[in-house]
Amino acid sequence: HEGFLFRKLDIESLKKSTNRSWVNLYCVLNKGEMGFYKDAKNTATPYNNEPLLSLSHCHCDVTNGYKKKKNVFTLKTKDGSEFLFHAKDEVRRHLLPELNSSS
Ligand code: I3P
Repeated sequence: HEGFLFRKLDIESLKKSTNRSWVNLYCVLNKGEMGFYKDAKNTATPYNNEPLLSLSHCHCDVTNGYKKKKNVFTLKTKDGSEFLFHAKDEVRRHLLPELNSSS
């Protein structure tokens, strides 16, 4: 499963992230891990050299706290980081159960 999602890093290792802009990233979900890339062509080089994100012990939720956009969901990682993802409604409906079943 893969596709573009807008991502914002809200909390990084329990602290408010300093890099707070929304980035459109090509996300690849495979075997309980999520990889982030600039586009679909180059999935050998991760965006920002970020390692694959293990979804085990992650918690994914439709956020009610974020009001600026519709269809935003949060992903909390086990190291205390928090991502916001923005997707079309049908993508979100499809993705949330999958993310939570991987965690
Ligand atoms: C951020 C950018 C984000 C915004 C964030 C800004 O600035 O405008 O879109 O989040 O606000 O800090 P920059 O691009 O200069 O990093 P929202 O879209 O959620 O408002 P925030 O710091 O209040 O999260």
